[in-house]
Amino acid sequence: MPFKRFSRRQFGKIAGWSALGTSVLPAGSGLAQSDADTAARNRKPLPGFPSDFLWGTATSAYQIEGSVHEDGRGPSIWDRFAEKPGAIADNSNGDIATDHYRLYKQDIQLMKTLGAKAYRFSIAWPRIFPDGAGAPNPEGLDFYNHLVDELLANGIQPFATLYHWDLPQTLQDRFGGWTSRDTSKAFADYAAHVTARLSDRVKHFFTINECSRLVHLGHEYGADAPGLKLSPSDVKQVRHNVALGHGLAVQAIRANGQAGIKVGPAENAVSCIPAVETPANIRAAELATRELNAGYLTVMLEGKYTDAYLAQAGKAGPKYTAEDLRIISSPIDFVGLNVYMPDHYVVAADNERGFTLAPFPKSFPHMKATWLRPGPETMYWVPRHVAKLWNVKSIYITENGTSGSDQPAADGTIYDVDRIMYLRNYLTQLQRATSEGVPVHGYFLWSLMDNFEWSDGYQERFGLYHVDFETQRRTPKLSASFYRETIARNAVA
Ligand code: GBH
Repeated sequence: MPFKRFSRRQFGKIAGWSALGTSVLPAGSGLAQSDADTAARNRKPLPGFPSDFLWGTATSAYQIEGSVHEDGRGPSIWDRFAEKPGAIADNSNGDIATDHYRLYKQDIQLMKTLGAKAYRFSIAWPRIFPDGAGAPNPEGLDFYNHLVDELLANGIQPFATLYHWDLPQTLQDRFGGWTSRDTSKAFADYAAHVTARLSDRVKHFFTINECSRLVHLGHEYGADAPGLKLSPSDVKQVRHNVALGHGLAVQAIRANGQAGIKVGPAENAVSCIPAVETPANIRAAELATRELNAGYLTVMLEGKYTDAYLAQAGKAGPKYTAEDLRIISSPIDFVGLNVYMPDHYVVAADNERGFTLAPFPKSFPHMKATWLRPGPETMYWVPRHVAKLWNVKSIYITENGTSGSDQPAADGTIYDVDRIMYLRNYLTQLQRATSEGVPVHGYFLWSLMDNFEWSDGYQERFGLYHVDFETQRRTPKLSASFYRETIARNAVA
């Protein structure tokens, strides 16, 4: 009974209620009672996931394919960026990566072993249009034709992402990449070309992976390709052009795809967790979610930038037309969410915004990657907020996972119990969401196998399968067993 140690006033402070100026704790607080309820609930076995829940794994082209000069592929901004001294922690690049371009059949067997029924991969734009636009390269598309056929032959549904950051270098050189809306238009042309050729077999398309990361890390901090450090107003324009590219692609996919195909973004929404679950804090976390995703999900789903976003941007705001906003908010069929960590713990506040973002204490834990703060409840709140705020009827968790040190033990096994701990807790929270009716229809674990982790090179391993980058040998980690068992039971193992 840890609560007994606090006076009611102290506890109110800790919970952030004093910031509200009211006490949410009812008279005769009943805390002992609710403790007992929790204990009783925990004794019952958790319900499983919905019977048609789709389990899968996720990867992206540049992180796994290698073969960057094969079959007419053009250079991408990541090939160029990786050449810069110091850009990649271990001075590596994606030239070989996990050699998936050649080993894809074997990799599909790894998915099959897990019992996974879906696979999220990305298509490399520079394979399809080596110059970004103009003449298509049929040999580049052939790789994805073979990949899709092999997936279907093995009972695995393909979910294709059109843009996972590997912009054709030519577009960077010619237009300044995403700083120009010419790139947004070229993206739509590429999306049209691909869907016309794959949508007889691929029924789900994601437009852009994590708009915010490509905007911020690529164009503001220079930590990702193309390595730019633009002014605040230019960053806002890039953000707008990326959102426009998403909307134009949605329209192009519908116009060129077969009837019944489904399309949506794969966003890493800024995640806002009520620090303590009170109605006021939950509301505050919803407000924060809407404001902090203003340039991404909010504009995609509402067709306008929030007043606060525009007011805060002032003269540095993006230039756009009403037509742009209509395009950006073209109807989508689902929202894909990459969920890794809590971005903010939120407390209700009597200020203009209606919320306070709690600073992270130095003692907050992290996984192997220092940015990856484990907060399993983010897996409950993000889909719940998205469903509630925008009445979204279908959600896929398009990524979730963690890196680990993954050292083999004396018997050769990688007992990655830290990854299992992380996954078990996040999936338990996902189960809470689905059992409450939050419409999450599938989950793609990041990642099938260790791969090129962008500016961290090969030093951060996210895979269920360990990859020896010298020999390309794949070995299941213990977490692969955990995931196989979870899929088999359709409940957290
Ligand atoms: C995803 O991004 C990517 O889609 C995927 O390609 C990647 O491999 C995977 O996650 C694992 O990272 O500037 O050092 O503070 C994950 C979300 C958000 C993670 C931004 C890195 C910033 C790191 N990313 N975050 S840092």
